Amino acid sequence: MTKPLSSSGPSGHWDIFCTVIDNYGDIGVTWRLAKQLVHDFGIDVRLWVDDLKSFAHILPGLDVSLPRQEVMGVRIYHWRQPLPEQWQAGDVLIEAFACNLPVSVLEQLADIHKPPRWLNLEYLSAEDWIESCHGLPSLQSNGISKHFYFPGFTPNSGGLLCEQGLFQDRDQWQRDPANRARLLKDLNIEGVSSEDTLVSIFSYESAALLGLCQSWRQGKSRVHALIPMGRSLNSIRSLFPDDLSLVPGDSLTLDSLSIHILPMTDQRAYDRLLWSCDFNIVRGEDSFIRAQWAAKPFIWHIYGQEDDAHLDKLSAFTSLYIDSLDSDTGQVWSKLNLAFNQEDGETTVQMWKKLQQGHTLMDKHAVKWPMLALNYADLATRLVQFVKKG
Ligand code: TRH
Repeated sequence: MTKPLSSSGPSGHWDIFCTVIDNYGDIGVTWRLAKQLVHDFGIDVRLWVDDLKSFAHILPGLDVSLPRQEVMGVRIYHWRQPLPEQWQAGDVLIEAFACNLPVSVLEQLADIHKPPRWLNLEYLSAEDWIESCHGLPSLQSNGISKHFYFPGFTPNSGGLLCEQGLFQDRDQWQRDPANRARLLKDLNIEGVSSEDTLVSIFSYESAALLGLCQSWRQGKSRVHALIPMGRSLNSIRSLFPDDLSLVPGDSLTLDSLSIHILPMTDQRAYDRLLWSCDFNIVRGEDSFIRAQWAAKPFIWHIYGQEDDAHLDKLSAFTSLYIDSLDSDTGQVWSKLNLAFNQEDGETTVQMWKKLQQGHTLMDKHAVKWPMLALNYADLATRLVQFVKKG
């Protein structure tokens, strides 16, 4: 899968620059976009990333020692100073999440007769204001205009990342229960019956998660919590015996709750986990979208911002999501999300129980939602059109 690269390819390519601020979302989004541009549009993509070790968590085949390599058709460069190879202008230059492009690239840009289309890929938000900023140009000090590209849920925004054929792959997977059974077997998870509830958990730390686990433990039916290694475990450490080291493959049963610790996998395998669970707890930006594409109910643990700005973002999304849902169910689901984000364990548990009572409506809505959210065209399709329009 991984091929070392020795020289640069033809021009006409797209560059994507990404700095990993923390966790996996910055690289998760750019890696997904790069793969789709290659596979669905046949574009030659060069992805420049400053932190290959973080990248390797979601791409286990990556060789972190290589300055350049090719994986799944994407040329991956380790972005260090000096760059592993001199940057050459292509058709499009994307800086992800306002990362600072290398000075050498900025200087080169100023000297190019026909510079590439320069875009800043922004963070996703369901807030109204993004529509008025999407696509706006901004003249930079090197004399070149950069355009702001805002992903979003509406026709006038930049859209949402979604590969062609994804929903068909998901439907095919979900139609055949043998797929879920095989996934569980591969993860060494045994004893799951059809009445049990499977919940995947990929959140940040939250006291509400401990509350939920304690409630599941005391519940009447069995809940299996499937937890990829990471920050969620910090919140429920107290449930485990001190001498348990918490490594992938560890399982623990506490009354009605079974906890299974999973390795992190590549993005495709993570999708399959989301498709196989009854409910998913996700976070950040990319897993948040993947949970929606899984057509299953979910809790979004949003990335925290100063002055609680993230709560406005959460509320903009929850309002949109429940707009076409039965109003009582929608209110319960919104309160569940808010309580989880505010670390309010008691309300989280109350709302979880209420939601279970009306879960058929919630389940149906989760199936209907992806087509509503996509609004006919995914982000990469809209991005290619945006670039063509010039
Ligand atoms: O990891 P995140 O919290 O990332 C981010 C960053 O913190 C970023 O700075 C912040 O701005 C942004 O959130 C909002 O959450 P996210 O976005 O869900 O990214 C996780 C990625 O990891 C996503 O691409 C899915 C992937 N993943 C796998 O590929 N395999 C796995 O096993 C798991 C659990 C996740």
